[in-house]
Amino acid sequence: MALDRPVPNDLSAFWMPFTANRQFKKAPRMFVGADRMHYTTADGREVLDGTAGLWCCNAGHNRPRIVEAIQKQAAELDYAPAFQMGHPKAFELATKLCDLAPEPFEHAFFVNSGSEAVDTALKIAIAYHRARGEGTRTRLIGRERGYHGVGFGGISVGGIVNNRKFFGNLLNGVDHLPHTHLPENAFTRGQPDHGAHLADELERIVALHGPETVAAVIVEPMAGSTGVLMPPKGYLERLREITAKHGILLIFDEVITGFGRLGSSFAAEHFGVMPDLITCAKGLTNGVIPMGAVLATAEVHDAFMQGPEHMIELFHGYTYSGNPIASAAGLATLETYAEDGLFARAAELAPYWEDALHSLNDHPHVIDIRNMGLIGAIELEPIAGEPTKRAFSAFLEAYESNILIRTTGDIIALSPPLIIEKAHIDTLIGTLGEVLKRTQ
Ligand code: PXG
Repeated sequence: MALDRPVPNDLSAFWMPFTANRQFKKAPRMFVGADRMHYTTADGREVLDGTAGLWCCNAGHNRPRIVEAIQKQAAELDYAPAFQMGHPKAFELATKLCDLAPEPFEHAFFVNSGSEAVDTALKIAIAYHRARGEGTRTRLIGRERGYHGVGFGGISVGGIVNNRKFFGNLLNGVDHLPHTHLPENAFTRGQPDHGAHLADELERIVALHGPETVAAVIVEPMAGSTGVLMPPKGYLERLREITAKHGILLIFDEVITGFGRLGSSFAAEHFGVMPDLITCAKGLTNGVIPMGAVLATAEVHDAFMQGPEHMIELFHGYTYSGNPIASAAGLATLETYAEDGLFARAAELAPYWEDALHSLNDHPHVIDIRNMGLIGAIELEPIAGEPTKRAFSAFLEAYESNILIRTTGDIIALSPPLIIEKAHIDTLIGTLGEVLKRTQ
C-alpha cells in the first residue's frame, strides 16, 4: 500500500539523534504510519515492530483510547502552568501510577524523559540527605555499561564510554561498580547464576570514601541499552543490603523495565527488591507523548515536607512537568494496559519467546543469547577490527526484510510490544534467523 505522504527531499537540516547522519541521509529509512504491531514505511511496506519503537510502545501503536484521550485533552485544556498551579489529570495520573507501583512508592514527580527522570532522582537523593542534616552525602555511584540517559548527571553515573568521553569532565564525586557481563553466563535463560559477588564491590567503594559521603547508588535492574544484561541471581538483593546498611539511597532506573516489560508493573516487583526511588518514562505514555516520572517512597518525600508551608520544598521542576496532554496520554495508557491485561500477557508469553530466541543459538556468529520477560538479546561475534559493523549490517538487512530490530555494539536487542502474538514471534525470529544466515 503506497501512502500518499510526500517524503521531503531535503534531509540536511535535521541533525538526527544517535544516528549515523551521513549514512542515513544517503539511504533514508522513513516510517510514515503505524498500527498495532506494524510500522508502514514510505515505500509502502509493513514492518513488524520488534522493538516497541525504542522500548516504549508497550501497548502497540495507534491505540484508540490513547489517541482519543490526547485529542480530547488538547481541545479541553492544552497547557496549564506547572509551578504553583495544577490541573486534575496530573494528580489523577500520579495516584494511578503509585497504585500500580509496588507498595512503598507513594509519590510521583513528573518529568519529560528518562534523562530528566534520572537527573531528577540524583538531585532528590542529594537534597534528601541534606534535608535530613547529612549534607556530606553527595557522592553518586553508578555502574560500568550503565545507561541513564544523556543529561550530565546521567552520563556521569552511566558507564557507556562513547556517551561520556566526548563531553569533558562530567560530575565529580562519582564512582562506578563493575558491570555484570560474565562470559561464563553465556546462553543463560533468565537470571544468570554467576556474579552476585560483583555487588560486594560496593563495600570497597564505600569503605574508600566513607559511607557518610555517599548519597545514592543507581542501576538499571536489567541493563537495557548496553545490550541487555540480566542481574545475576542475588545481585540486586546484595546491593539493597549494602545500601541499607550504610544509609545510602538505592535508585532503580526503570525507564525500560517499567510497565510490563518483565511481566510485572516494575522490575522492583519482579525481583522483589525495593529501591528508594524509581525512574520511569517511555511506557508511561506508550511513547506517544514525552513523559517520565520519579517515584519516591513516603520516607524520601516526607523528609522534604518541613519548614514554613509557603516555602517551595524542592527547587526543581520543568515547564512541562505533568503537562495536561501527557497526563491524559498516561492515564489512557495505564487503562489500556489494565484493560488488555498486558503485563500478565507478557509473563505468559515469556516462555514461548524464550524458546523462540534460543532456537537461534546455532546461527552464524551468535556467541550469546539472553532473555527475560519480553526482552531478548543476541550477541554476535564482532568482525575483527570493525566492532558494531556486523550487527549494523544485520539491522539494515532486517529492515529490508520487514522486521525492526535494534542494535547496540554487536548485540541485537529485541523488545516487542506486549500485544505481540505467537505468530508474530514466529515471523520475527524466523526472519531474523534468515537475516543472520545472510549476515557476513
Ligand atoms: N534510563 C534508561 C535505563 C534508559 O534506557 C534513559 C534513561 C533515557 O531516556 P530518554 O527518554 O531521555 O531517552 C533510557 C533510554 C536502546 C535505547 O536502543 C534505549 C534508550 C533510548 C534509546 C534507545 O537501547 N533508553
